[in-house]
Amino acid sequence: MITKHTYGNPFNTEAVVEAVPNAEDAPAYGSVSLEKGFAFSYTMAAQDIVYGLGEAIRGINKRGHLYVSNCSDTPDHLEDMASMYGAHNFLIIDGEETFGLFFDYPTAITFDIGYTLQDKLTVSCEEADLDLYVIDGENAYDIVKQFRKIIGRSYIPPKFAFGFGQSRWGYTTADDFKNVVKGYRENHIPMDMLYMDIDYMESYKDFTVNEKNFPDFKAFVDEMKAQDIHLVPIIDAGVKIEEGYDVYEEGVENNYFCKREDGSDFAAAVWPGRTHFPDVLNKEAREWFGGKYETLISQGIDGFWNDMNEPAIFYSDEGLAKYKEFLQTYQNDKDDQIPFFAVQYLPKTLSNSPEDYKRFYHNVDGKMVRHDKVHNLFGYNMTRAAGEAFEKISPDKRILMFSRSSYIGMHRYGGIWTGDNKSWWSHLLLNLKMMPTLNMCGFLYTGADLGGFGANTTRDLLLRWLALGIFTPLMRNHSAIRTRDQECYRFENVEDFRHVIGIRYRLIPYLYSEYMKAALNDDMYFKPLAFDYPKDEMAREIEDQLMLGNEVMIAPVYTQNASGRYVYLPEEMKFVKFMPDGSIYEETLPQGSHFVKIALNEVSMFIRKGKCVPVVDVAESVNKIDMGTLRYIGYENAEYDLYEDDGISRI
Ligand code: MIG
Repeated sequence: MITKHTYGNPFNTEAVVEAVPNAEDAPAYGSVSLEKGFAFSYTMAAQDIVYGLGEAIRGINKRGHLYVSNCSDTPDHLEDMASMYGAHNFLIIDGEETFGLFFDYPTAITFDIGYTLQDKLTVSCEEADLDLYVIDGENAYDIVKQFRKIIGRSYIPPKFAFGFGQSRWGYTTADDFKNVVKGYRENHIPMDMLYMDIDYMESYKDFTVNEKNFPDFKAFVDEMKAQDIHLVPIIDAGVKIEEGYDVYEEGVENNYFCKREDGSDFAAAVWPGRTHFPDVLNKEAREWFGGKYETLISQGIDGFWNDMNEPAIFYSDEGLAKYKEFLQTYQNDKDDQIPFFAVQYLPKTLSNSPEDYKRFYHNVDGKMVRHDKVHNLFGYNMTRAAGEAFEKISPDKRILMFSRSSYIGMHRYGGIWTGDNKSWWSHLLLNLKMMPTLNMCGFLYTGADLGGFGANTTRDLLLRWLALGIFTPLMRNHSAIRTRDQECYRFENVEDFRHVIGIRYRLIPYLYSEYMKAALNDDMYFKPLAFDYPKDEMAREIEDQLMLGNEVMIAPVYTQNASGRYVYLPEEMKFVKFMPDGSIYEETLPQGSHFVKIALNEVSMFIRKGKCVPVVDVAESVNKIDMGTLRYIGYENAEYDLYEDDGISRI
């Protein structure tokens, strides 16, 4: 049962797509105060678990810290960081009382989950204009399913998007890209996608391709397709200010860009230099911007990633002017008056400044809405612009789409990747923990930068991370410019990478089938153990193992120099290891704790009691998977309902 409690005059985010009746009474749980903005408080019992918040740092159980939904370009995912790229305001309190909460509020909102006082949950925001949904259910899992129903069906990517993808910031010329494909194909490491980061563009202009580097882009796309490689270009939020650039000129002419209070187009510098932001909260502008993706689709492109859409800002005209003025004061300094800390600190305040978010406006149905009031909806609506346009541009075929910034509601139009992590073992574990919480909020097509984006990876970290990535719907190796080369063929004993990624392809019929079942039934692909074993006290606290679909449990190794790990089995299961010689090792383990050995070049998973999982032979691309080789592993006489379709038609 879901009830909706409306406070003040909420902005219609369109996160919820099903009608939910308005409640007459106050929420059945906790208390609401409207004394200073809005605050919801609840006293948690000692054993209560708090699930939710989607893309956020720390654990599956969110208790014990403070989180702020405030879409931010934050490349340092440290343990104390309050905000990430997405805003996913859905929580479940599971314990003495069990209920779900969705705070549909378009800008910064704070979740103090036992931070100020250990047993106190307080959710607060500046303005009392929001819809609060309260969900009653049998248990946490049931609450998720009810919530997922009202926010609409999750995005379904084409099947090729379940292949492995390589990415790196810095690939520039056609040869750079061809060499990566060569590296993979010559080493027989399977691959389906090659991501194009900002350097494919002409001066970082959206929807352009550098003609010097790609004299015949369409031919290049076709050449890649002939090798079963889908090129996936990045699109940034900011549109370069440049005379003669059609996207810029059309945007100015039709008032499709975000404006300052005085009606002039707001300018902010990002990669292309000074840019304007498309006003994706405006319906017409959204249609126009979405339509622009056709430029690339008409050249054979069938996938995109949307970046910098928090939106990230390096500096604004106003911010820069202030900074210059400050520097001027000390330009002619003779008596050592330079305030060192101010000089050091000030440049850092130039980027992603809250001041700048107050400097521009959206035109929402003729009403000017200041950006900071709806900040968390920008990435959502940029991706929605693309998603809605794809239905017209490509009515028959699905297009791959995922975004960096998001809000609940965006899950209907695309997936997300979890942003700029680092080549740290702790971020491998963070990747694991984020997956089920993202699923709770509707984001199913998701994954992290495998191997780590920032910092230098190591061979063992990459291998272990890939062994987790095999199970995440989005499986992409991505790294930052100027970090150590991270393509799989760059490391010694390349056969280990061939084997590990090969296992992904052996499992694709199963992973795709489970993904589709989750999407079509508003269900979860990854679950915390407690969702399947709610009565098991041990399972309730496990945060380094996940349930995948209805048959599998995963327990990846996430520490360096480990020959294996401890794992807890809530019931008897089959321990499965895909061995480097191509064989599959299966051992039945009883309920309880075990130390299992998993070498760097092995991939492991567990099959639940009485269940089986389909596997096929290795293929080098999704296209080449031979369903004739399909067989089942796990428990004998078990049955599996395999979902299959053509992998590309819209459903
Ligand atoms: O300011 O396009 O998260 O994946 O490689 C950095 C360059 C901009 C941030 C993205 C990252 C991408 C990078 N981008």
